[in-house]
Amino acid sequence: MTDTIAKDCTELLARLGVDAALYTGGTLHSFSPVTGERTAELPEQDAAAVGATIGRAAVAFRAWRDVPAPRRGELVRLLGEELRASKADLGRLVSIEAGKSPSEGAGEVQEMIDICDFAVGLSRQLYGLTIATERPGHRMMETWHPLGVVGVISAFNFPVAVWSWNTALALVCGNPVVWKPSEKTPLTALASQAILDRALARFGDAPAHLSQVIIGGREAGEALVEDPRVALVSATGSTRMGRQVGPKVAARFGRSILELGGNNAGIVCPSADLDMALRAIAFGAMGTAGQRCTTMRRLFVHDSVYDALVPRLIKAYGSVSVGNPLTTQALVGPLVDKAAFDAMQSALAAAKTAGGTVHGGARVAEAGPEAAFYVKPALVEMPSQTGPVFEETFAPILYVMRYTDLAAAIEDHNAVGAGLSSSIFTTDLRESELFLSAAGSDCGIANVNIGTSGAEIGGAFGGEKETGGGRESGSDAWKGYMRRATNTINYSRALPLAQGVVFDI
Ligand code: UN1
Repeated sequence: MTDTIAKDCTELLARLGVDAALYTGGTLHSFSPVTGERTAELPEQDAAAVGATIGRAAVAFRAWRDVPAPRRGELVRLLGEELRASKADLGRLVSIEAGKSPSEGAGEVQEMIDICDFAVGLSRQLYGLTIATERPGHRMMETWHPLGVVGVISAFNFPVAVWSWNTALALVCGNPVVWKPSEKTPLTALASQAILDRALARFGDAPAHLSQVIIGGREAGEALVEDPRVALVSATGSTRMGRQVGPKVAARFGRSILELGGNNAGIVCPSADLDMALRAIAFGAMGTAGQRCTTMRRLFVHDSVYDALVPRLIKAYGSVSVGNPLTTQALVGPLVDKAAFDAMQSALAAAKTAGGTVHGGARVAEAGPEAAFYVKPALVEMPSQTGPVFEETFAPILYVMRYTDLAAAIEDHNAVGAGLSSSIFTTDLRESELFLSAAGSDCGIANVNIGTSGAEIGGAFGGEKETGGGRESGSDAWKGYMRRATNTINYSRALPLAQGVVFDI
């Protein structure tokens, strides 16, 4: 087993076009959660090197901002083509580094392709408004201009899709990107950069250093966050990380897009299609081993359907396949590391202390070697929303609670710090509309009869409160990557002042 993954990795990286010098003989050691074995030793960049990287990006910005947006879109079109060509290899590398099932590894690359397609169309639709003015012979409009260097900080669980959401938009919007991937998933970052490099070579005349990767730890991340030449920091990770990054960027009046924790819930109403709810909850709560920011972590089930649904769910938890994503078709892969396993076990212990009944949650030792952490997903029946239910534990734990009154359930639903994603399962129009209304879910994503995870790229992605308030991906999220100018043009021979002010000299 031991040599297999490292060898597999080296072959994939070679095929994907990554220079071996970038992942050999360095100080950052990367591991695969699939077996726990070391996959590479990457040379790291210190703060000074990060500064130089940002300097090169700032030079690239001056050239790229002048390239017409539809031509910038052509680069992203080529990126989409290269991603299609590399889908199988990059998807497998995602499985190696993040432990995702083959289908979810491939799905992550598909999400990259989708955002490229979206961004290509967008490159001809960076629309500004024309606005009625109060002055005769005047015209008012707004224009959208490139913003500057975009810094991307991404997490291990979507190691490449999150970069692509940011990069596809940043590039069409006229901005270069400097990317600091998670220390847990540096190889998929190098591979994505190599794929973009091929698109750049085909594109021909793009400025050098439009997209660069920083390999390093905390010091490198801080250098990126604190550098005033970085106009926008788009950071995905824990709320703890966001609490540090947000104020630092704000202190220098930079812009940030924060995609932080989620504590996402579903509500199952009396009229719900329970077969459908069961499948949606199973994917939302157990998929990606509970390591999505959109993972369903809490479930409120109406008293009248609790006994029809929850025992079936518990059965599904007991029978779900857990195993090596490279050698089996298991639906649930490993946790990312021992720290994730320990956090899961202590949350389960706290849930028991708070009166919870735990189903599942034990280690599946036979699924991998000692250094890999496979677990049975856990469903915990809780007497009420208390203790660890308020926290996001990045592992497959679903806390299930009974409710009788929908308005009270929505109150509980909204009573946590995070505000990313949410679902209601109902066939009653009044219930679904209440959930989607101003008095309903307080999350950035609110769904009906689908789970909390697996959002498409066409919508704006992000959430409120401790989730950070940022929006990425579709809809008009592109506006976060550009600066707006309001322009008033006087084509008359007079100079009327706004608000009727007179100033005759
Ligand atoms: C994340 O977990 O950081 O909606 C992103 C989803 C995916 C993206 C998740 N499209 O689950």
